Amino acid sequence: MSIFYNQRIETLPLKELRVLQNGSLKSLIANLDKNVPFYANLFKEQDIDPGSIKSVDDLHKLPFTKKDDLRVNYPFGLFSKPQKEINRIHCSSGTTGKPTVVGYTKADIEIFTEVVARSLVAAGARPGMKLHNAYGYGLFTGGLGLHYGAEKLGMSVVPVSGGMTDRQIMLLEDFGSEVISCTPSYALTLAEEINKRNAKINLKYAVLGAEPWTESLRQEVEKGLGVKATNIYGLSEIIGPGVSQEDYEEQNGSHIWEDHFFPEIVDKDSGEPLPEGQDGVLVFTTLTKEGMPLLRYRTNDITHLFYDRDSKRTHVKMGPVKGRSDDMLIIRGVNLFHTQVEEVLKEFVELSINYQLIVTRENSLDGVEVMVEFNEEVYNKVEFGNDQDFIKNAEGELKRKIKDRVGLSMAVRIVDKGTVPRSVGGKLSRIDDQRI
Ligand code: DLL
Repeated sequence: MSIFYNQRIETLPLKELRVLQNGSLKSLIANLDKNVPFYANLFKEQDIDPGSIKSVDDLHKLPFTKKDDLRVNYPFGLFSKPQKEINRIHCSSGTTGKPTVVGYTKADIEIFTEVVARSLVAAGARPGMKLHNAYGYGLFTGGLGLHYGAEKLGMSVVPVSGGMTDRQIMLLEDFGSEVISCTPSYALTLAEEINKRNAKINLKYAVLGAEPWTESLRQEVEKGLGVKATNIYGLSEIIGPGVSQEDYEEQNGSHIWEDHFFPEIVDKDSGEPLPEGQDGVLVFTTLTKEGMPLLRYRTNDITHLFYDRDSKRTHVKMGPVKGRSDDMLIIRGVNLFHTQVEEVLKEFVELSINYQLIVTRENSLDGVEVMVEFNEEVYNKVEFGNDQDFIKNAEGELKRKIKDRVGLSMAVRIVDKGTVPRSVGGKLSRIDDQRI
């Protein structure tokens, strides 16, 4: 088995990749103009001649599509194909109101399957290995997305879905799966429980995504599960998981499968394109999608793009997602993503990566408290509650480091083991915003 799933495309010289992208873009624009009234009207209103868009370098002339446009056109208003050609429907995990609906044609499902298969190979998976797929099955794209990609690759899929941790561990022990896919926070829950029980598992690779995570969490999961952990990124609006994936030997950013998803980074306020390496909002144009193609879709995810000339693959890489611009906290005028605190935790061997930020408002002043736990060894050595000095010292140290790194004073509370909420299968919210 090669180290690629689709070697020709994954290593295509950039010049050739651009030619491919430009061809796809022209068909996309013509399709949107002809088949999606929302876009046809937009072009008319903004006096855009669809024929004038000839290459990805012209994209910046076009307006963005926003999540709100999907809500306004709920449920099927942005589909570019008649219902009978829509093969599958998924929804994004909206927290309030109506979900965001996406539709796939047969060809879209094939693309979805292919990019997940490419991603799995980059993550270290090979045909014949078993995939313990603990992403949720259902409207969420994680479960089915990984499932079909893994089947296509020739893996044996164990479709456990999320939750029921006891059963997950039993299956990991009994089946000896080599690869696991789940959210990073759930990987941590599993690692904790596996170590508690001293369960013998056979995992080698973990494909983690669907929520922001950092190097600190990577270290914990790699140690706890005995795996190489890589990042898989995606969103339902664009296709689902497999928009980008990290290579297990490189572990320094995720290749965006650029033949299908054209990325840009723009300034979060002005919308102006930003140069390579600079953090901003990630924007995608779906070059090849049929069911619900999107033009310059603002993901709200904050990251940067870079070309890694030392990589085995040519496609652009994205850094880790720091957070979503709509989830960014502004505390006393300072912008804060929870991942910034997570990064600091790495420097404290005695602390675990189980933490939550509690945001409060008193007398119109916002405050953040970091609730965090020690790691297992410390709880085994120190009787919690009896060693106040030790706890106070550790809290003080963390408080200082956070102030130093993040530029904000936060209260720090180290709590007894098991106090901080854990992922029970899916995405975990690290922020408890008590102001709302
Ligand atoms: O979370 C798709 C997915 C499933 C990705 C399984 C990876 C693995 P949605 O529910 O539509 O789709 O949520 C998309 O989740 O805009 C990001 O904010 C966040 N997200 C997804 N992957 C990552 C990641 C799936 N690797 C939203 N790192 C996106 C950080 C991620 N955030």
